[in-house]
Amino acid sequence: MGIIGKPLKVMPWQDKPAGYDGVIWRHNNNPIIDWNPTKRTARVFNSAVVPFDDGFIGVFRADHKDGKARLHVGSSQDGLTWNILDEEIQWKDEQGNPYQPYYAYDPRVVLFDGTYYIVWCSDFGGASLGFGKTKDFKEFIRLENPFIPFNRNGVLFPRKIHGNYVMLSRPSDSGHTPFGDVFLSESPDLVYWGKHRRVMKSGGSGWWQSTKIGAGAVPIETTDGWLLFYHGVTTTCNGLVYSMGAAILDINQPSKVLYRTREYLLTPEKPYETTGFVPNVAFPCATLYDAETGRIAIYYGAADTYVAVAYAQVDELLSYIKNNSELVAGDEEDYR
Ligand code: BMA
Repeated sequence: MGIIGKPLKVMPWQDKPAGYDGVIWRHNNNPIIDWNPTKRTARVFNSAVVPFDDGFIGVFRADHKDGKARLHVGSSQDGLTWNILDEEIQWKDEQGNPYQPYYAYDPRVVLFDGTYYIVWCSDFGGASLGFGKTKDFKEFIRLENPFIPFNRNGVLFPRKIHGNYVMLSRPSDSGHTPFGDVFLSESPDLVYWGKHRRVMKSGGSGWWQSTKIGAGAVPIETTDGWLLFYHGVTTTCNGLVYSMGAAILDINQPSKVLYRTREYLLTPEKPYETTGFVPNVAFPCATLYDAETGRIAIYYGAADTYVAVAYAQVDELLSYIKNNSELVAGDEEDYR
């Protein structure tokens, strides 16, 4: 069992602590990005990183000191110490005119044929998906919004499937949506989207993912299917709680869930997850992984305040998901 992909010799990694029995373990020096990381930014969290040159680069959700969310570039040599630029990303449309989103949050980044595509949550008469690309993380071209409002958690697959681009998303309302399932859409050209399918439903016998779910990181291609980290949300007297789970989707037909974790893999427990601007949030948005060793580093936002990292070993994780899976009623329906 393993990752289908490239080796990544240098990446953040720590061995599982002795005596720890989970399949995902936290970096021992979390959070890796603290309050007020730049002059203008109060909190950087829910962010996406990728390998770049001989280090790493990322698109970071940065809530400024005026309270509004924007996207910033950050770079790192080791994937743990990040230099976040103080200036937000400046977007241009395809004609070269300024095309700045009013707000922008929860980016995901994927490399596709030498171009990095960025999907985020943008204002489009309410929360919806924004979409853009860059080759060098200096010039950013904003493309047409892929979907009509309201939507969040757009995650593009890292390759075409049956000749089409494939995107996961979570149709929503424009507020703190009290519902939500993961859907999949296809496109021949990244402009026109269709063949919409429901992939995964919220719910199940447990409660951690009972209110809503949303795709987290770009799926990792493995010998067992697409490995997808996602967030599951439950509603408590004290508000929403965001935990992390994982699913394995069919490699040729990713609208079909093969397995998904019955229990969460990680839930807010540590002070940086339970305390902050929004308590009790663990929100995965990216991974780095090495196909040779099977090591995975998961980047997640903690308490809408920090960036944190957790680790997993792919073979152990895949067998855990397969052996501790519960499909939710409706997952397996061909729901068009
Ligand atoms: C969601 C998004 C995330 C955030 C979460 C918890 O609706 O806005 O950015 O982490 O709520 O506040």
